[in-house]
Amino acid sequence: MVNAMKKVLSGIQPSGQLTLGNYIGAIKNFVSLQETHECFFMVVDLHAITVPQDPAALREQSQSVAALYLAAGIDPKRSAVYMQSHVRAHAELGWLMTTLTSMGELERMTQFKDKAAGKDSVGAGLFVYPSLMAADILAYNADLVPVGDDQKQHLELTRDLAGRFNSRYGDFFTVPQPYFPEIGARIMSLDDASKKMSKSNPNAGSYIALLDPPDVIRKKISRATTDSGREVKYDPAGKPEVSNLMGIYAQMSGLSLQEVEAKYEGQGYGSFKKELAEQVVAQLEPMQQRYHEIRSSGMLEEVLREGAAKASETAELVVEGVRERMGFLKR
Ligand code: ATP
Ligand code: LTN
Repeated sequence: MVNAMKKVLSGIQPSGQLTLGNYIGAIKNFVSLQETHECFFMVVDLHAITVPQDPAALREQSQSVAALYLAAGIDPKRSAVYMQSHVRAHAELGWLMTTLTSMGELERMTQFKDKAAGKDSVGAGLFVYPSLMAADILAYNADLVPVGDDQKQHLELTRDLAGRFNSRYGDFFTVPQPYFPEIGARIMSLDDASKKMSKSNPNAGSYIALLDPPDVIRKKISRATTDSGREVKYDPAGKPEVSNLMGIYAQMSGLSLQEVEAKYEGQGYGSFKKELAEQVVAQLEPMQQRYHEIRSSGMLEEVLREGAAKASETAELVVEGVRERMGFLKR
């Protein structure tokens, strides 16, 4: 066999400042998986416009996410890094997948329910978002999809759609597996441990942005909500705030949760939070430096062009196969 490497695909929306949740839940695994897999990492701009985006802000955020991928360690020589909208197969297969998806399936999606809640008018794109995400993954016959915990339901739908297509039109799609981090698959808000840390939270104190300056990071962590106790102990049900911070600590330092617990035994939250902030700064500061170098080097355009060309090669072939099986005439 010419190419036996398993395929990995994932994407992040250019809908705001990337957070530590995006890093721990997704990007960190992108970087490690590229050692052993053929990888496709997109900036999902077509998904971002399912809620209104200002065109200038969308352009800036798109470049920012792509530059952060590289700054975090994604190597564009190994992995395709590209804009979703630059590979036309996504929009085409997205439509085909929409016709295989039932209204009931889309109505059950919790991300849709959360994002539509309280809005007078919601775009139809937000509703069919999961069908486009399924197309993203299936267009490469990806084996593994590194994502945070909040994407579980979308991945289940993708697996169902792959199975449905295969049983209707003959075995064709790979049924993909989600790939979650062991610790930190759902990093919670710093001000409310019942909500996930999110780049679209209007309270900037609730998240750590990957581009927050060190002093802002220190301040946000020192203000993070904790319980009134003083024991640094991993107990997600009983001590959700401290457990969330411990997960971040473990992911930033490489220590296990037990090692973090042992290190801060009998010390209270003060020194734990201070050293947590230093761990986060130590990881993010070099990444921020690389980010600024990448943005000013002008290298992004070429990386994105090459990434899209490489991705199109794979995705076009798959879409061609889908068209044929569904009964479209050859073009
Ligand atoms: P928004 O809240 O604006 O919808 P988001 O911050 O959830 O966006 P996405 O672009 O939807 O960001 O997610 C990109 C990736 O980051 C996904 O794999 C998602 O699961 C992961 N992710 C996002 N937030 C977290 C979090 N708090 N903890 C772990 N993973 C996360
Ligand atoms: N829905 C995802 C973003 C996304 C994605 C994908 C993730 C769009 N297409 C394909 C993995 C694979 C989110 O994080 N909100």
